[in-house]
Amino acid sequence: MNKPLGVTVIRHIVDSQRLHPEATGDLSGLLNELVVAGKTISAEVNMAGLADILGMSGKTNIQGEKVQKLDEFANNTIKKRMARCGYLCVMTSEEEDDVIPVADGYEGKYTLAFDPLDGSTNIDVNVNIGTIFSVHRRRTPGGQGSKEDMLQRGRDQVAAGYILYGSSTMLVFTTGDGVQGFTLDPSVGEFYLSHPDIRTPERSKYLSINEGNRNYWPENVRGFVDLLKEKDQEKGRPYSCRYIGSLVADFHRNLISGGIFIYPRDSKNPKKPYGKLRLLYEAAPLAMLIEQAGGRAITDDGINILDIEPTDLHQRVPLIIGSKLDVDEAEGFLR
Ligand code: P6P
Repeated sequence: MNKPLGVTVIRHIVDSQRLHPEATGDLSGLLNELVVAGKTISAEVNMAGLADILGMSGKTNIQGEKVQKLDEFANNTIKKRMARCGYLCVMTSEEEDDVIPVADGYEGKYTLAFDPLDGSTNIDVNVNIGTIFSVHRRRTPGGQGSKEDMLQRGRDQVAAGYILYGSSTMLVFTTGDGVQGFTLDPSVGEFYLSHPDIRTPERSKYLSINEGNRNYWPENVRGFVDLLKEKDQEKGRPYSCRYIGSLVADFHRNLISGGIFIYPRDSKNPKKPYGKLRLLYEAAPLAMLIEQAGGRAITDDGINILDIEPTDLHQRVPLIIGSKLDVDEAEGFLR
């Protein structure tokens, strides 16, 4: 559906709901609550650099309130708002070891996995950071949800998205009918449709990988990365390297411009045999988004991210994600 630019998120959500007469409006309500949480986090992120100047030094601000670290603030903001939204039965967060219950009496039919502020190591150097979220339908019949409700394949997500806090704050999400991008107008506190029906170029322009880990990658991964660096006029190679060290920012640039992001398993840390990135609230939601935008997401042994059956809330997976033709080539090379 060709939408005029400037449509607000809530207008888009309500219009999309009209396309699904069977919809109860619960998913729309859930997404709207997430949007409110995102606006709250955005305001705090944008103030972070001024914390000291505005007298919010140390642990308390000038009002005597406890100044939370931004990722702690983001986590608490989402937890508190979503626990009483009435649409969720259980949550899991990158910041919490176990599942997070919702408020008694507010149990709903969805689950939420989220990374409240991915890339938080970049906060102090003013580099883009982001919130990533993933929504499934519950599996258990009612009441408080459980880990069983959280451990579901990415293929079964009903919604996925992220909020990118950067030069402007953007919300990018999908409910299975394509990928929509919205930009926040902070003067009115509204997200406006700015990137309707995002399609990612089928061939990359950028290669995103942390070359500092090269000596720890599997041999076949080194071979594939070397292939991407060889001159190939037809494929536009070698690609430019772009790696911010903030997954959401690297993903977003590649989604819009075309790129391949690779975080493979590495032998650097035996406790993290499958690399660094998490399945439930990083790889799986981004994999749904990229597939909805015409791209692909696999592990470094060619398994589709969306088909992985999770066994742990915080399990890590190697991730190769981006433009379809390059990920197809990676799949053939690495299998
Ligand atoms: P490395 C940020 O800490 C993060 O989790 C992702 O946002 C980012 O893609 C990755 O780690 C960067 O990891 O090992 O390259 O610094």
